[in-house]
Amino acid sequence: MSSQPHRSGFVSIVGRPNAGKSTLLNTLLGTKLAIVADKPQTTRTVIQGVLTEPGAQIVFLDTPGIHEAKTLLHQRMLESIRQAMEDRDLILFLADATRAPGPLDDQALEWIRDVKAPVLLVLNKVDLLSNKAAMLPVLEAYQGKRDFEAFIPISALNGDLGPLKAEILKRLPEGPAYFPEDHLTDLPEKFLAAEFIREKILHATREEVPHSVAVVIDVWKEEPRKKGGVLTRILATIHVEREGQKRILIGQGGSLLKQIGTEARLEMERLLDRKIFLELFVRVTEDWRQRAQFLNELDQSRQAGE
Ligand SMILES: Nc1nc2c(ncn2[C@@H]2O[C@H](COP(=O)(O)OP(=O)(O)O)[C@@H](O)[C@H]2O)c(=O)[nH]1
Ligand SMILES: [Mg+2]
Repeated sequence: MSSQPHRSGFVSIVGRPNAGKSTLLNTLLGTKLAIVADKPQTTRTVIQGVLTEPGAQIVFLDTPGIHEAKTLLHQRMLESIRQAMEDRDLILFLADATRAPGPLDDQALEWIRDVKAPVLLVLNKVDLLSNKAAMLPVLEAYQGKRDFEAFIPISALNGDLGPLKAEILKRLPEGPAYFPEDHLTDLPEKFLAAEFIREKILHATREEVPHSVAVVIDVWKEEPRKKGGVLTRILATIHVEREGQKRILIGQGGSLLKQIGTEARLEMERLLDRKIFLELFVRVTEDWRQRAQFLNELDQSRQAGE
């Protein structure tokens, strides 16, 4: 038995788009929870992930990285970032170690300007540096912009996150575990399923298509399988904004949609650990990103059980 007190707390991960926030969350949890793509606005909502270790429980919040509040969707993303900053025990400010801070980083620093929680500067993607000294001017530039509690270089993709975890743990207050040991997230399975579909679309398309896609789960039904066990039958609609985007998504003879469906299904089966039957539809819902009602429904359902 250790005599160390149990620690617990809430830690928000912020930073510019593509800094690697969602990758870091997934690596910390050892599970693919947040979707990842080399495109801005991959993460649209706050993703909660709970890490339980002997003697500690950390609730991480991965936030959207956003650069301009152009649409109603963007405004809601900004609001979710603001909320994720409230009452946190610690903030991880994630930045790219391979380049000097730019306007997007400045904007992300602006969101945390008034937070009361301590902020750790986490310089990510050090695996891309051929020479670690190249990081020094980047580090100095950030340190000139605000006070950070500490500085930790990492590779969220393939590095040892032990030192980062230790820096986090020693700053968390004493407290009980808030969730059962096996609790991974408060996100409903339906939401994760819709996100996996969106991720496969992001990987398969370019330019404006990724931004114009919303996925809604229409049917989620557990059915007994003939061979025994259960199968989850999922019907989902992919909303796009234009006819042309619909054509792109469907592809020649439905080939792209089929590929997206297969990849998403495999990912769901891995996470949910059961057989899935997935059918996808594509529908044009013009300017959904500007429609309050559509966004409300998207929010509310968060694909939770109706
Ligand atoms: N080389 C390298 N790439 C990374 C690292 N972390 C994230 N990436 C890549 O950076 C891109 C953006 O990652 P993502 O986690 O979606 O960033 P987010 O927008 O901050 O959530 C993806 O292509 C990741 O694979 C890292 O440590 N090293
Ligand atoms: Mg992300």
